[in-house]
This record gives sequence, C-alpha cells and structure tokens, in this order.
Amino acid sequence: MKLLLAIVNNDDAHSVNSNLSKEGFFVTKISSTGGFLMSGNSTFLLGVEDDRVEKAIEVIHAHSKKRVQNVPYDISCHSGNVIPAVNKVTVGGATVFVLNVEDCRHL
Ligand code: 2BA
Repeated sequence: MKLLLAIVNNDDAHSVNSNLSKEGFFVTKISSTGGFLMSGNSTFLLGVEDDRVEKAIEVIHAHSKKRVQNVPYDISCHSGNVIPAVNKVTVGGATVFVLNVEDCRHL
C-alpha cells in the first residue's frame, strides 16, 4: 500500500476531490499554504493499494491545471524611487509524493 500526498491548487481542489471519490478512492483534504507564494492550496492524503496508484495519479493529473501567477515586487533605485515590478510564476498542476505504507488499520 502507498500513501499519496498530493498538493493541488485550491481552484482545482473540488474537482480533484469529487473525481477521486467517484473513482472509489478514500480521500482526506487538508488546507495548506505554499511556502513560496504563501497562498492557500489543498493537500490530499490517499491510502491506495499499489495497483491503483497510477489511476489515482491519472485522476489528479486530469483535474489539476497549470496557472501563471503574478508575484509583485519592488525595485529600489539609487535615486530613492521604488519601481513596482511583476514576476510570473507557473504553479501546478499538482505535486504528488508517493510513500510506502507499512501498515494501515481502520479501527
Ligand atoms: P509554493 O511554495 O507557494 O510555490 C508556488 C510556485 O512557486 C511553485 O509551483 C514553483 O513554480 C515556484 N517556486 C516554489 N519554490 C520556489 C523557489 N524556491 N524558487 C523559485 N520558484 C519557486 P509548484 O512547483 O507547482 O508548487 C505548488 C505548491 O506545491 C507549492 O506552493 C508548495 O506548496 C507545494 N510544493 C511543490 N513542490 C514541493 C516540494 N518539493 N516539497 C513540498 N511542497 C512542495
């Protein structure tokens, strides 16, 4: 068995969640925050049998879009003026970690 940790954009979270459930996966959704942009995202925990891992990743992939996000920053000039500027950062689709599970018990 594997534990999938899937970090997904909040805008895709509902679609990822409902489609995983529709395919029979048991899902826990945690609200999380990206350390770089400091904006909200969603982390899904899924306990998955080995032969269903690729299907889970396929569903997550199908419903996670790439987005370009503007990150504003200021450039300070020698004159003392500050010029506002924007960096573009591509976020997503999804980041998925696959971990081995030693044991899982529903009590
Ligand atoms: P954030 O940390 O807010 O990162 C948002 C996007 O900013 C990233 O998109 C990436 O394009 C860029 N980025 C992140 N750290 C960077 C850095 N040190 N230098 C330059 N650019 C950087 P994604 O790669 O699609 O990541 C989306 C979210 O997934 C991340 O949000 C973070 O919450 C999570 N994530 C991605 N890779 C991770 C990892 N190796 N470990 C833990 N969490 C990760």
